[in-house]
This record gives sequence, structure tokens and C-alpha cells, in this order.
Amino acid sequence: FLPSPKSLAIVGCPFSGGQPRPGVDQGPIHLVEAGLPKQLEELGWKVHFDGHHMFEDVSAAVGADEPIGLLKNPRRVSKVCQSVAKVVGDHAKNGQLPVTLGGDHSLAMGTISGTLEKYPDACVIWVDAHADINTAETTDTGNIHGMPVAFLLGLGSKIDEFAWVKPVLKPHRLVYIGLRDVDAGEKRILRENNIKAFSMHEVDKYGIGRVVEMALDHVNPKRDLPIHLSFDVDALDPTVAPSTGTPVRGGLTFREGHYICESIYETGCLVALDIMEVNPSLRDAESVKQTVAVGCSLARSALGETLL
Ligand code: HAR
Ligand code: MN
Ligand code: MN
Ligand code: MN
Repeated sequence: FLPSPKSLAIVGCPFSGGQPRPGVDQGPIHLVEAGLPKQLEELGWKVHFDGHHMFEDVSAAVGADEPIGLLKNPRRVSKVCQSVAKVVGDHAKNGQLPVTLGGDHSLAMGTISGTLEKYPDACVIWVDAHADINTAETTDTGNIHGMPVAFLLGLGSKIDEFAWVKPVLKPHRLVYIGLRDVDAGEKRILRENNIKAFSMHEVDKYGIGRVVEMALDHVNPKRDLPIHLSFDVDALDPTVAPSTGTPVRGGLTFREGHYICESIYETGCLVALDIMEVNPSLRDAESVKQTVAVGCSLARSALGETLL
């Protein structure tokens, strides 16, 4: 799907408005400072990085942002995601693979909208401890990072402020890996919409090799559709990626996480990548360094780094 020589664009998104914990906005800055652009160049990519998108104009334009129902920071999240959709979509249309660095996972409302604009038949592989598929009706927290998938599928009541988000994603083009903290309302949505999900139970039962194969067989049986990989680092076990806002024990090992990325690279179908929810302010310096390093190495694996 990509022209040769392979080129990618790093989209730094220092944004935390989809959840309550400060610091996740510093994730992209740490990932870049850790040397991610150069690491990707060393894998043979032409790397374009035009700085971090600061979204200050967006926040200023929005002003006070009263909740809509339970939803917190709704206008700011919506506007930021809309501008991310444009940036990601434009890079994709230029033949550059967008690598979006979060920031919280509400941003995926933007990244996936952007990807699907260029590649309408793309499938989404969502790697996460959480399903992020709450609607305005089912959310308990009102944190929009727990909701982007519902918006992309067009589920739940329509909210004027999010009218730009089109229901571009079809349930059969979505698959989850790594789930283990799914709300009751989300379980019902997954069931009712026949959405395929491989929780940690299936990872334990079948092993990561079979799980990735089954996940790809579901969304991309002929391995001929573009793939958007949205990777929330909290999919990894907290011992592997401790510095994230909502860690959940019993997660993917270091190798399982990287195996997913390596396998998706091997398909040759990857067209967009998100690395989300690295929060460098939550833990001690060593844990932060470890989490940032893992974020970088997941990105390298998805973009062609091999063990041999
Ligand atoms: N399901 C919970 C909610 O809606 C927790 C969600 C999110 N945490 C994340 N997303 N890090 O993956 O608030
Ligand atoms: Mn650019
Ligand atoms: Mn998430
Ligand atoms: Mn998560």
C-alpha cells in the first residue's frame, strides 16, 4: 500500500483531555526524546517529524468546556481528534505511514478516522487491556478515552459536538487483543455487535502465535486489506509497562506485545500505527524509562525490526 522508498510521518499528540490524569500529554515528547525518529530511520524509513501538535489554538477556541451528560472535556476532545484526523489523513494520502504518539487513547477517534478516509476498507487491530467502546449511555466515568471505538462504529446516542465523526468502522473490520478490564455495558456491546475479541484468557489458552493468526483471519482473511494498529501500552503487563494511567495486572508479556507488532509488520499491510497512553509522570524514573523504551521498541517491531 505504501510507495517505495518507505516513508513515515511521526504525529506527536501531547493531549490528555480524554482522561483525568495529567502527564500522558508528555508521552510523545519522551518517546521522541528517547530517539524514536532516529531508530526508525535506522530501519530504513524516510522519517518526517514536524514537531508536536500542541492544540493550544483548539483549547483557546473551545474555552470553558462543560460536561455533556457525563462526558468530560467533550468539545476539546472532539476538536483535537478532528485536527488529528486531518493530519493523519493528509499524511496517509501523501503515501506516508502515520505513526501517532499519544497522548490518551481518545486520540484514536482521530487517527482511525484519518486512516479510513484514505483506506476505506482498512481493518483495525486494537491492542489494549480495555475495549474503549463505552457509549454516552454506558460510560461510568465520562472519560472519553474509554469511548473512541463506540464513536467510530456509530454506537450510542448522537452528540452534536461529535457530528464530524462518521461511523466509518464496521464491526467485522475490528479485532481486539489483550482485553481484561471490560465494563459490563461494553461486554454487551461486544456481544450484540458480534465484535471479535481475544482477551488474556485466549492468549493463555492458545498462545500469542495462534491468537494473532486467528485475529488476522477474522479481519483480514486474505491478508490483502490495509491494517491500522492501535496499541495502548496498558495492554502490556504493568511489570513491563508500569507508567500508564490505568494499569491492569495479568497483561501481555514483553515478547507477546512485540510478537503482535512483528507479525503485523510481516503481513506487509500496516498503513498506520498508534502508540498510546505512555504517561511519564506516574512512576519512579526507572519505571518511566522502561515504559518509554518499550513504547519505542513496540514501534520499531511494528515497522520492521527483527530479532535476527
Ligand atoms: N472502561 C473504563 C472507562 O470507560 C476504563 C477505560 C479506559 N482506560 C484506558 N483505555 N486506558 O484503554 O472509563
Ligand atoms: Mn507533516
Ligand atoms: Mn485504550
Ligand atoms: Mn487501556
